[in-house]
Amino acid sequence: MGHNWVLTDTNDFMAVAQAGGAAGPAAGYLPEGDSRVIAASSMIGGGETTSVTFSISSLAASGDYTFFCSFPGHYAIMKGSFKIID
Ligand SMILES: [Cu+2]
Repeated sequence: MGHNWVLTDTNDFMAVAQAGGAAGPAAGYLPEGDSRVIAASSMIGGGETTSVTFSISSLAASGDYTFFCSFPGHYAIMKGSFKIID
C-alpha cells in the first residue's frame, strides 16, 4: 500500500484519480506526463515521509484545486481542498 500527494484543478480531480489507478504501480499510479497534474509527490509507504515543491505562479487565487492520494481507491477519502490565501 502506498500514498502520495497530487494536486489538480478540482474539475480534473476525478479523471486524473481514475487515470492514476489505470496507470498502475510502475507509473506510481499517475498518468505519465499528464498536464492536468499540477504537482505530485512520489508514492511512499506507511511511516515514510516525502515532500513536493512547486510554483504557484500559474495558479489563480480564485481557483478551485483539490489534493488527493492517487493510490487506487484512496482518493475517495484521502483528499482535500487547496486554497491560495493572500
Ligand atoms: Cu493513499
